[in-house]
Amino acid sequence: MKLTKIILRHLKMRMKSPFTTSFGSFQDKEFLLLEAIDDNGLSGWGESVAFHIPWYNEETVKTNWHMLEDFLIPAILNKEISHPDEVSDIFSYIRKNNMAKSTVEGAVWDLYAKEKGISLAAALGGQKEEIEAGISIGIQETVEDLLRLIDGYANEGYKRMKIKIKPGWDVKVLREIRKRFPEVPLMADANSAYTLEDIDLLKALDEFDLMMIEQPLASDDIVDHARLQKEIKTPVCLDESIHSYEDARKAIELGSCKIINIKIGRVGGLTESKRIHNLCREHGLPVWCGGMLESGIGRAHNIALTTLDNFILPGDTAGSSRYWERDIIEPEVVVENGWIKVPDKPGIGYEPNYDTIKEFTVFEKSFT
Ligand code: OSB
Ligand code: MG
Repeated sequence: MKLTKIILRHLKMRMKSPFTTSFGSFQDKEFLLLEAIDDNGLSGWGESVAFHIPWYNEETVKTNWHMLEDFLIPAILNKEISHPDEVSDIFSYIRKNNMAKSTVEGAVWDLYAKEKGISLAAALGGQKEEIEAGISIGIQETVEDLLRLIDGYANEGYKRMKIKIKPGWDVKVLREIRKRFPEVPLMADANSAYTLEDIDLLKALDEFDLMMIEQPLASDDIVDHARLQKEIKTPVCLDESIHSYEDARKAIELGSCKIINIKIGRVGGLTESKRIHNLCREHGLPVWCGGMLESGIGRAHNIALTTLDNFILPGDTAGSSRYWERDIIEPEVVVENGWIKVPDKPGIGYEPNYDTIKEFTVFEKSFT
């Protein structure tokens, strides 16, 4: 295949409610969508998960635009590609910028599956026909608000609740949740809000029977996490710290975590995601698919990835309506009794809606 034209769009979509983590809060989601058109006239789609502010990692919507416009798109346009695995080799001379790279790579994977007439899930080697949906709930104004949300999502069937924690919104909140919902599958994500100085508090979380604690310590750390994991019973799950297969290998060797959250954008694409998935399977670590408040395009990629067999734990991939009044794909992603049906149509298996995309596009540029 050859990409003969690429359309890059900058979208702005308002979420139903603000999302608040230990690093900040926002409601207007800005992101890039990439449409790659091949020499047969088929379109493949990728979504950049970089935010407009570099608070999750160093990438932003604008740095992704720069990388794509000035380096990644010129490197890939009109190149003969026989398999999507080649995309990371083509980009390997460029350091990091994984979310920008993943935007192109995702579109190439979608196109590859469409050219073969199979679903993206099948192209990746996934077997599941449906996947379990979990949900990530941001920090709320009051504990009562949080309990109400958990109750609602539990009634919708979500398979596990993840709450965001930070100093001052941790032990007392988890205690209230456990009082009201003693059995609900529960985990906590700190987005790096703690240090080893907080060891006593982190030990105290053991009493809440959490499935895991996600990224409690610094976003670039695997050494302190290994020390922490030795001191606490709750499994440590790494998110921000893992950017590659090599990071995962080192974290496993050090004992920094017992679980890994795989985000396609953070690790530079689906090929690298699959390599990390396979490595974790060899070492007996379960993985799950993280989320970055994606639109339907990124969500579709997450669903396809989650069909791989070592995605044992429910991920953060929820239904479109949890985030958006109107998503940009048809049909939208629907959660029924806590399950999402994996589409079997070619590629990502959802149709991008050009009218809706146009409505949310603030800027676009074509490359040939
Ligand atoms: O750490 O997993 C995270 C959202 C924004 C930034 C970081 C994270 C998250 C989530 C939301 O937890 C997951 C989702 O619903 O997409
Ligand atoms: Mg996280």
